[in-house]
Amino acid sequence: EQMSEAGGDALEPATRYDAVVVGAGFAGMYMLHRLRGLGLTVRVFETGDGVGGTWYWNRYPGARCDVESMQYSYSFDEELQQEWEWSERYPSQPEILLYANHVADRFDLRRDIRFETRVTRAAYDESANLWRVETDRGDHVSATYLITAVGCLSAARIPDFPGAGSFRGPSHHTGRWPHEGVDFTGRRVAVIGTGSSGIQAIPVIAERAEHVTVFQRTANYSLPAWNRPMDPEYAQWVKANYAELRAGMRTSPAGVMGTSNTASALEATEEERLREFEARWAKGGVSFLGAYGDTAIDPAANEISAEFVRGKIREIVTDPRVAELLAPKDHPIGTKRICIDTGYYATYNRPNVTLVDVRTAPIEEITPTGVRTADAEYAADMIVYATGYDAMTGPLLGIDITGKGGLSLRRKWAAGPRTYLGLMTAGFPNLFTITGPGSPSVLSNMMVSIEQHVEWIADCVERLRAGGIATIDADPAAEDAWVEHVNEVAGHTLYPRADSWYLGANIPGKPRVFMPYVGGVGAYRQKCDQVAADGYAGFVLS
Ligand code: N01
Repeated sequence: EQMSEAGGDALEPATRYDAVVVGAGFAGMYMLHRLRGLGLTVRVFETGDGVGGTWYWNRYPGARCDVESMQYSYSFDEELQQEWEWSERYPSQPEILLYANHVADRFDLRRDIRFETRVTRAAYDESANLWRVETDRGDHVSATYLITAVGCLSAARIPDFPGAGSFRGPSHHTGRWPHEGVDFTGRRVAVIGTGSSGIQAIPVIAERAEHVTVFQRTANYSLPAWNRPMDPEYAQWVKANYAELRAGMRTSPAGVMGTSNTASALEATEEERLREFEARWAKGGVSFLGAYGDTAIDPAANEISAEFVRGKIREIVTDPRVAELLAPKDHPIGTKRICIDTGYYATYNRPNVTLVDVRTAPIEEITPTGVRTADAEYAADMIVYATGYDAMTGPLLGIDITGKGGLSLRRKWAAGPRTYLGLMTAGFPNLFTITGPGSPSVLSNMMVSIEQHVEWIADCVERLRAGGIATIDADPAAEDAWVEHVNEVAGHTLYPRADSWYLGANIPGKPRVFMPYVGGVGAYRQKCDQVAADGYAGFVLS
């Protein structure tokens, strides 16, 4: 097998691998490393011309992870976690991309990654027990194992507004940001969307642009990040205690450090609540949601947290009309992915920022010179689409995957994704889906969930090979039970009350199914480990 370099035009040197991995973000990189360690031949295909996945694509201004640096990193290599130094409390996109590249160098990963190559088809060949994989470069390779590491939020989506093609200026989706950057100086910028991406980008764009018009359909709850330079003493303390801290993260609900209160908000006095909320607000980040144990399940308890945040918005935003528009009232806090910001609400106090409510007056078309809603036309030289993703299933169904008997994944998942543990889907032997629908994934620190899946899959592959077992597939009955369990657990929470991408509600026509597993990464890991210890209960080995 030869080295494959980014941009090389040659066809695949080899055609047969033990495993094909789709994607070279944090999941694909670690999967490659683990499988190599087992002595497998592996080919990774990656659409981008570099590693890093979401952090390769999301180069919009203000892009930053809202899991803290010391926690958003690999734990599998002691030297790596001791040597790498993060410069801020929350890592910026450029720094995370640097880290991804460092890991690729450190473990010499690039030689097995074929860049600028998108997997278009994968078909299970039953007679040969091989996955036949095709790419947009005309490669045809086969592999015993096909492992998707495609990410949950990688299928960027721009709504099909009429006239979008007629716009005279540049337009950019946050998740497909130009590598050379974008100059906003002197520009009137229209930003559509106020999810995590919009909320991070808007304050930074507003500092540079002549004018920013923000088109908001749903007001979002956002908590302050209070980002700051890394405290070296803190970093040292974490490093000295990594073993214990990482172990705690792995068994926690969301894969992060920190203390979640189990007490009920309804049983606390108003004074106690205020103290708790203020302390968590001052701490910054997602810990606010952990103030009380019933926030995610009890509407009255949730409303108390939500109202506290609305109060903060009213305090920060000087124009009461704008503050009311920004204060979310149509969904419980935490049921859409919580946002973490730096100066977001205060940005609306700037004279060069206008908030447009497109809930009451929707966007009707993009014109050559701006955005027209039912009410008015807003002039713009540039459009930023912060309009999100076809989440979780989008990246998988973007590949034409067929399993046993020619069953297509698109057909199988037409009414929503069906998996066993989010790891496999029945009828697609030897196909593993890292952080697939039905696993905690997006409801957790992705690094923790990625490592857990990669390690579970690597162990499974090792045991199959050692035992001379040719295939593993999900048992349809176990899959049905898991899908039911995932739904049931979600049904006990307030999550289904929001029109979120967790439910596919942002994509017209997408089935409304709660896709991630809300049972917590600790409980989930235990379940996966138990299944493996029981000889892969719920899987069919043959
Ligand atoms: O996307 P989103 P995102 N007309 O889907 C609006 C992760 N992430 O890229 O809410 C008008 O959240 C849409 O409105 P509505 C994180 O998990 C993490 O911001 O559907 N508006 C919404 O306001 C996050 O949740 C980080 O009514 C339209 C926005 O566009 C996920 O990625 C940073 C519209 C889309 O928000 C996705 O976040 C960034 C239309 N037709 C992202 N269609 C960090 O770690 C859509 N919208 C920090």
